[in-house]
Amino acid sequence: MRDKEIERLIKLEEKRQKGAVNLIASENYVSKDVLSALGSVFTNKYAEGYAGKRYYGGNEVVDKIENLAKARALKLFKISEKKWSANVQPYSGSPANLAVYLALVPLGKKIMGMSLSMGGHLTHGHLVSATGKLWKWSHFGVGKKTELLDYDEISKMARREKPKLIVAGFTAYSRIIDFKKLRKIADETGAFLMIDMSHFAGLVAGGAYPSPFPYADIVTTTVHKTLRGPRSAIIFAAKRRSFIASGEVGFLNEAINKAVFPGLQGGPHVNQIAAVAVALKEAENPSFKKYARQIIKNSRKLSTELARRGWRIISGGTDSHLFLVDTWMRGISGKTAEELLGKKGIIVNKNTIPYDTRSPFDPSGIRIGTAAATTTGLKEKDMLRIADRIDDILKAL
Ligand code: DSN
Repeated sequence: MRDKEIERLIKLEEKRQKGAVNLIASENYVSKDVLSALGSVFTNKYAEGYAGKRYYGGNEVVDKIENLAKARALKLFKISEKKWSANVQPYSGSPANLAVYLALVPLGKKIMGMSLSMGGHLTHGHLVSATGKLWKWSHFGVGKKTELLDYDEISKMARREKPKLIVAGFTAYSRIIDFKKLRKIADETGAFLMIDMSHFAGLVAGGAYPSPFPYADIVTTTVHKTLRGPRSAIIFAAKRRSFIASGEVGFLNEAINKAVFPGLQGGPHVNQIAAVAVALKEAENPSFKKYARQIIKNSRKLSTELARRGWRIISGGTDSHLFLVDTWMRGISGKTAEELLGKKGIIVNKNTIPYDTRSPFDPSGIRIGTAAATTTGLKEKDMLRIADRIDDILKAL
């Protein structure tokens, strides 16, 4: 590289990533092939529009890349082109979610979702997000005692609030979501059901977590978490007609395509789409199934071992790649825990726990995830060692 300043910083970051145990639940390490596609000449190309209908010339190869990425996305999640379509253009998860709301819900109307402080996501209607400003939201959380989703409460809220759309998915909820129950609630109230599977998409692809596709109208996902691809997102939409945001009856997938481009975005990042296609093929490999199962084995082992050392795990355990630890039970805030562990090479993030009384900037817990560590080959015996280190570092305070 000619730019020595940037080259030095890239090397420094490589060193940091190799030298730490990465337990950030939303991160992963991509393959060399994904990196090559990201760094390819596709970054030079403008391709506003969709395959066969572009606003620039020279898109013959780009069309092939985008079609391939879409086909691989449908194949990986075992859904047919007859019933579903995939849009691979969203730059990342936030614009993907925003595009769905723009397509399906008139501005100012009601959407229901999980609150960020209980495990949802900023784009599930938090007030500081555009999603929270442009639509009215009713938020559900988890039961105070069980720390689990309470489907009776969600059903009551849906019947009372009559949302146009129900959004489920998480950044900090460790359990399996009952998609079937949510479908029933959506049907009872005439709402669309959108599952944001960004966190657990790789687990679904690997058969280690239930698939939302039999139940959802819309599924959104980022590609860079458990799915181990580049930073990007995909929107899957059922090919069915219904009342959409414009007030007309239209196909959901067509409304979403229009909302992504030209509604929200300009030219797609074609290098990113090429890298998505690579990652989707990698996830087809039988070794990815093994990887997905190992992520959960590691997550369960690490949470169990921390619990055995006296740490309270939110909801008592995990069915996924992540879990929350209540550090405030020992008077250690999430921020302090994150800093202490970080200094010793264990990277986690501070996180609110359900019914947290502390600020999100210095909450009561930390979030731990095992997708990235599992990519580096760590297994249950390593989780035991990591549990000991976490316990020693935090107890030494
Ligand atoms: N910020 C991501 C996470 O860490 O879960 C989600 O966008």
